[in-house]
Amino acid sequence: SKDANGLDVVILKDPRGFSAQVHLYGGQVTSWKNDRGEELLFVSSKAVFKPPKAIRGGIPICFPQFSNLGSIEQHGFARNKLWSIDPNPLPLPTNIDDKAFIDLILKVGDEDMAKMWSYSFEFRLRVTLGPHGELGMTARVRNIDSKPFTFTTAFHTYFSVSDISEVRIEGLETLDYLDNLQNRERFTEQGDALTFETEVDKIYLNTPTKIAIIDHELKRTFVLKKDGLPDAVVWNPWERKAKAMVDFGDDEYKYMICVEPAAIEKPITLKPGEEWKGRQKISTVYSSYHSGQ
Ligand code: TA6
Repeated sequence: SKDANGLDVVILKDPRGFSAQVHLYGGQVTSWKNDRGEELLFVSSKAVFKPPKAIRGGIPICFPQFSNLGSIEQHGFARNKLWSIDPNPLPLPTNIDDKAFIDLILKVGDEDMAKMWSYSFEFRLRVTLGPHGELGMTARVRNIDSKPFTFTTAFHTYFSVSDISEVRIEGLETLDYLDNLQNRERFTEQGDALTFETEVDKIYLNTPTKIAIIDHELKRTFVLKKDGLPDAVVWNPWERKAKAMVDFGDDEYKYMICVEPAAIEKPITLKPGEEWKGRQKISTVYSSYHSGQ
């Protein structure tokens, strides 16, 4: 169907009320709701749903370059291109019990993409709703060129939170990270769960497959499981940067946290014919009791 701006969106619906929405523009998940119809992803009230601006929120696909670590535009071009529904999706493994899914594909196409990055590739993205409403994303990048290419990538996931002061992240403590606010120098994280009092923009390295994002106020934990994406970026722009972004409300930094499974420190090189796969699966746990303070 079409959104209010006339952009094509695919809606995934589960009869119990879970749902997700994917914009063909950018191949970007822009909504994921639980069975109470609560929106779990953050999308800015000032998001611009109009090419070539990337939609501010949901889950932008950073490809073939994360951030400005290369010669292409910030976070690469995949999030600014029109994807299509994959006419030849890979067969679903029989054991899968996903309730709904969509397969999108981005292929090298227009000349400006080729100008920026002159390699032939296929990026297949499968978005799924699991049996308990979990959101699954599987990225497959195939080199269909005659020469090798190298890329970095991330699922730039914006989680919706009640208030950033209520948020803790478990799973990244004691790890090394590159601090984007200190010339990407390498530091080691302290030993407790992460809490947030100021701008943060850190690329955690060699992170575990499971990261927990806890919202104490809502007694809701996002459990993020990933595979093939060794790094994880944590970003909150805080007040000053929030004010500097036209497509982000001045106080909206209070209501989001980005946790982004990524392959950054060790860029991925594919030889002709080779394929890379990276996955994230996010579920929610609501509990009357939350461990810790
Ligand atoms: O997620 C980390 C980051 O690289 C930040 O440095 C900030 O630039 C953010 O991405 C948003 O980038 P964007 O190009 O979407 O405004």
